[in-house]
Amino acid sequence: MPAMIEKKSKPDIRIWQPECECMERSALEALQAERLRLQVERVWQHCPYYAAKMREAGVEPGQIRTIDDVRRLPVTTKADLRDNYPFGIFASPLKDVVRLHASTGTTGKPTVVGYTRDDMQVWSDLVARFLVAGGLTNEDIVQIAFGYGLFTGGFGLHYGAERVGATVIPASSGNTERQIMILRDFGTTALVCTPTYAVYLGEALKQAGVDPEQLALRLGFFGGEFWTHAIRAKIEELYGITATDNYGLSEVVGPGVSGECPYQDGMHIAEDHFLVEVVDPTTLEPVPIGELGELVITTLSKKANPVIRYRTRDISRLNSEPCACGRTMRRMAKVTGRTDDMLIIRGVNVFPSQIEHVLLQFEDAQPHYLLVVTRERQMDQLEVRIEVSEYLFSDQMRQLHDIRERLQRKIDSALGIRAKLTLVEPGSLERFTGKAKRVLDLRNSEIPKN
Ligand code: DLL
Repeated sequence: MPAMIEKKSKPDIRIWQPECECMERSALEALQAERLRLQVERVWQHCPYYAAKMREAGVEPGQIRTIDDVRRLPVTTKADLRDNYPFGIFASPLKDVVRLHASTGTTGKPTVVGYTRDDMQVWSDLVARFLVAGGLTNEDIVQIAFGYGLFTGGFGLHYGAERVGATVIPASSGNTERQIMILRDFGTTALVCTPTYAVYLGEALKQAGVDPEQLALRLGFFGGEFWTHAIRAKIEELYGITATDNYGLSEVVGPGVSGECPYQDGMHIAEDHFLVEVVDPTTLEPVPIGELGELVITTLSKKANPVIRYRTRDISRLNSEPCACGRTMRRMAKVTGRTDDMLIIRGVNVFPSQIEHVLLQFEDAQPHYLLVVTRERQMDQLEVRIEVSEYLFSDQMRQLHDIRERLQRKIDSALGIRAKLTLVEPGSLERFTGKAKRVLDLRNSEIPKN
């Protein structure tokens, strides 16, 4: 058994690149403007796709001088990247590209992203930034339970943790028994995976009779998907660790766009490398700081495949208040959902996150749920399948009835429409070793028998 590492009591405020992360706002904005100017010039010269789009919008590189000028540029969508599959939007020749990754596309072709040697250097530093912000040191042993195959999570965190000088275990995703063995035998102090998998692994530990208190684990870096503060509290309690959130997307760089500091109050954005706008998703007009909107990101330093005003579909808000950790980079709030996650059921907008918020107020409901959407006689039907706890399921009929009634009321009022609620046995819904899939939309396919 490795030596126990003392659990953290007060915030550990080390900063990986203070000269960047703590820049004066005016200096930062000047740097952003200069990098934006160079980036636009670069795509104009080397990327016929962007040059054509800019011509169509009647804008030339000379017109981009301040950071506000970014709004003159046309936006880029996932469809634009797909249409140019695989390398059509690269701004560097392949001989300068040292790495390729691809996004986890659910339909059709994935989007392919490339990195030059310089891009790799920046990427590792940006991941190191949020790892150090979340408390990682070169004495930590980091178990990376993200997939390594084309997904940016595995290698992104891997290189970042190595850059910090930690001991890296490339466990990759899945094979839970082996994850438990490594956690125990190698003395892992920091766990990296999706929040969904952290919950699942926690359950598996319990089933294997392992007391998390006996592990050396003290930190968790979770990201890659939506998760709530309540899930964070569950995970922190389950393992006795400090869990921080980090955000990113393949099209922009992968993990490393933003991450939390020990104050856990929003993710500091690497604004020296990304220009982030928050816009109204319908009008594309900017929303005031602090209001919810879609994140639109322009890469400021990426060489292999820069993106200009990429529509992320992710909904969040910015916070420009100073942070006690000393970093001056703006923070983004936890992502609350994606514009394309939204289901329209009988004309009402429904987000899976609304169900999650309700569930987490109930002790006996587990954070495992599935929304099943069908169409019967031209009418959309929503069924919400929720797992209940072992205890409740075994012999508490009366309580089961009560919780059902209360859940139904809460769900109806949260969604604003009537949903069919089905309580299912503990462990019966699918578990995920990567990102969770919470929606089964069968409106355009056959209705399942069960
Ligand atoms: O998920 C990159 C990543 C890997 C980030 C590991 C953090 C850790 P994609 O597979 O392209 O890339 O998926 C990107 O995942 O647009 C969000 O919708 C969602 N997402 C990523 N991080 C978070 C987060 C990676 N912390 C898409 N909170 C993004 C909420 C997140 N959603």
